Amino acid sequence: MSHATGDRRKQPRAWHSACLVLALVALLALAACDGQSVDEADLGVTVFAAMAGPDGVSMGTVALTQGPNGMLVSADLTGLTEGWHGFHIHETGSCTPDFSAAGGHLNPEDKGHGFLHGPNHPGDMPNIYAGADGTARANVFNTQASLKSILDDDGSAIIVHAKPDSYGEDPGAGDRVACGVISRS
Ligand SMILES: [Cu+2]
Repeated sequence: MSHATGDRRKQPRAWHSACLVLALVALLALAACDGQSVDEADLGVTVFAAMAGPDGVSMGTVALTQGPNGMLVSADLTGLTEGWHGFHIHETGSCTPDFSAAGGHLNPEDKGHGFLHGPNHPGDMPNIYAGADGTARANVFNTQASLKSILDDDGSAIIVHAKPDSYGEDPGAGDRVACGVISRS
């Protein structure tokens, strides 16, 4: 009797181990498929966007540092109107002849828009708030962006909008009031 009881106890343990292995394999497969794998050489590397208004006047800097699970985006901005502003990574590294040259949001896997809408793309980031003196400082951790995806063949740009992002399907953030091409120096 005691022998049989012992056998019954072993079975759940064996299943437990098998499930753990399966779960690990699934996690590894996800990591390999999501396109967010980070090159060892990129870890800790910081790239910058020198932000300017449509008139070319400097509006501060945005720094983006690659971590193991995403990018830390640090904004230090001036010259904004008081209030909330949409803050995005756009798909093309150009701000000329005008800010429309930056294209749409960084969206290499063709996902939707909006934190409160559905699966969203790496260009989406939380709104930033500028005080009465026009300055805005923010740290945002973007788990979908990577140095690899930002510095692809046509690069990327940071855009600040006149109005806040709705976080819905249509960002509705209005005019592009500051633009900066992301580069390594
Ligand atoms: Cu935008």
